[in-house]
Amino acid sequence: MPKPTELPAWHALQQHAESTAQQHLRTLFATDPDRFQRFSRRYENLLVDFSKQRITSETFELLLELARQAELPAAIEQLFAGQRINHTENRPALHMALRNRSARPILVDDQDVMPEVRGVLEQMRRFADKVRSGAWTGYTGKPIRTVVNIGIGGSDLGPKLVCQALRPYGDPMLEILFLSSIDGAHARHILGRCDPETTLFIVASKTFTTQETMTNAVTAREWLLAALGHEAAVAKHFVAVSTNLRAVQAFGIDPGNMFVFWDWVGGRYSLWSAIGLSIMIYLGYERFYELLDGAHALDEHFRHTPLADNLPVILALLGVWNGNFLAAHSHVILVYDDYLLNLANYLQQLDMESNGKSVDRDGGLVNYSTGPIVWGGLGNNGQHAFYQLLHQGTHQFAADFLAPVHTTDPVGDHHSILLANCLAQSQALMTGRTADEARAELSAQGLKGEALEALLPYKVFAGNRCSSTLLYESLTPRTLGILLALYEHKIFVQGVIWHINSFDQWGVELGKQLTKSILPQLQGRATQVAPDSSTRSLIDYCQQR
Ligand code: G6Q
Repeated sequence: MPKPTELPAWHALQQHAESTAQQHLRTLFATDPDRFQRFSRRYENLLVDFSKQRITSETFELLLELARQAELPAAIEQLFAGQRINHTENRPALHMALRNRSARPILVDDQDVMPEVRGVLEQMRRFADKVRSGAWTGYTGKPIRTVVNIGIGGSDLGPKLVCQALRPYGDPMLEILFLSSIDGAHARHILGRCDPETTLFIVASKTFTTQETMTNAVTAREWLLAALGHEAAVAKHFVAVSTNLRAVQAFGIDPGNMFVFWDWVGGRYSLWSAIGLSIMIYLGYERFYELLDGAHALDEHFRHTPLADNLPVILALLGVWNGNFLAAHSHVILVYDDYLLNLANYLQQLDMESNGKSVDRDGGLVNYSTGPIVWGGLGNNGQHAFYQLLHQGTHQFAADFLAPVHTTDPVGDHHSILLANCLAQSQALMTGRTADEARAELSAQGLKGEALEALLPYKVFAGNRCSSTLLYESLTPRTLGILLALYEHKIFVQGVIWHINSFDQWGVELGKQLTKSILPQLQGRATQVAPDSSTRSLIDYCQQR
């Protein structure tokens, strides 16, 4: 595969970006009454409006051509066919198998993985049912009231996002908590909210070797044993989700209380697997299946829809256009939906760990930008905090606005005010405010002369800031499944265009290794010292105090 910068479409896009650099979105809207129809798509209950992106029909065609020249359709087939596209770890990336709701077999090394996938789903269903019905009791015979998922990164962010997002569907008798950070404050805070007799811990770790998770799990076990006094209590209060049976047994968890998944499931793509056990316990299996159904439907859309109407492809190509041709290296996720409080965090990992790469699939350094910096949060709160930079700062960025048309919590006019804010912000970013408009507004307020002219530059908004708006009817399990799969596949498409491996994460290793060498130094039991004066002095400073 040629490097993207060597593709004719890449050069054409560069020239096109130069020749259209002066175009303003206002003009594009003014000169094309059909712009919204041209640049929006619907999928089930989802409307994706990308007409506020800085594109023309020519841009769109060139981007589609780039995807064809990058052999995207073949790459999609390789993904779904279970080829070992994660070449640095010699694995397929087959999270789609976890939500394959069709009868289609999915092969890894000529073996259909679907019977095992369905088997674990069934094991999860039986267990979740028992916990939810009260048939599964703690060591002293009381039903479970609190479930603590102990995991970090991919074994934390997905379940946390989904449990929060689908809270209206959750069992009100159950509280689901997430213990991730190694900071003792987190363990103390979470355990402080739990009653040992009615708490179930899910130790969720693909490797079952992650320092933070194992340390938290040991702390939780000690806490439990101190309260319940007998080793046999562990079997009633701890279950494990992992690929590592031996380590689970060594920890003391009954293999019968272990839920497996497979090395072809990447951590950040794992919420659909047994890593989603906390989700299933909270929502019930029916809702969990609806989540899978939504993601599966989007998988089918991605696999079978022509590029020009293929939502993950469209979002991915817009990201490439923004990042590689318009110098917008930051992608902000603005949710007008409190239930999606954790979406930006979740997508930050999904995107930045997948595409934050600078070595291509051939082992060479890239000479173009890859994954953007992803950040964001609750849009309405952000308006009163960081939006200033979005409207008048010096950085280029692209924004995704997300909002539900209907609310599950009707309170007075709140929802229409919320929606009005969402739509106003993307409009303001797009149109901006010219000097003439600002002058007219200031003079209407009674300002004139020097005072008006002095204030004028501060009142101007350049506009032309690009965004997409994703409106969904309401945040159901199915819709959430669709949305999450949409972003997953978008990230995959971008990895194909950038010719990188989106499924490894070697960049997280070095810090882990250095932690192992610094810890004994901090604890005063090391013979070696850090080679650099900064780290050495910081260790000394901590030790002295
Ligand atoms: C995800 C990453 C990473 C991983 C955590 C937890 O893709 O690999 O976030 O999920 O480091 O790993 P374990 O599940 O093995 O504890």
